[in-house]
Amino acid sequence: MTDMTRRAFGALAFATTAATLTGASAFAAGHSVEHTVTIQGHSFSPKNLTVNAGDTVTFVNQDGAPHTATANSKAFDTGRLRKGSKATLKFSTAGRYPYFCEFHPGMKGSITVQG
Ligand SMILES: [Cu+2]
Repeated sequence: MTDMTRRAFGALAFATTAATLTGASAFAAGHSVEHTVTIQGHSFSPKNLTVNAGDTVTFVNQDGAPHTATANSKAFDTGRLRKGSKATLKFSTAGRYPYFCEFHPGMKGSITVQG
């Protein structure tokens, strides 16, 4: 789920109570949590993040320099993120996913997915 859809949904929820209830129950049924990793000062924060399978992680680049979050295994890749850009990835398979920035290989982090 992107921030854009969240904002759109929020606007709808204010419009009618029915939309709020429907959305809330649908969200709760999935038990999925949205996490955020901020990229700032050429580092990922939090550097190491543990999530549950089915959760999403949004990588947000706050730096002037472009960055990526690219799994060592290539299991995921945000692609090039410009300043202010973000990418949301869903993690469905348990495991540990070390990742790095393609432009700055010294930038490293990891996502651990619990099944
Ligand atoms: Cu980088």
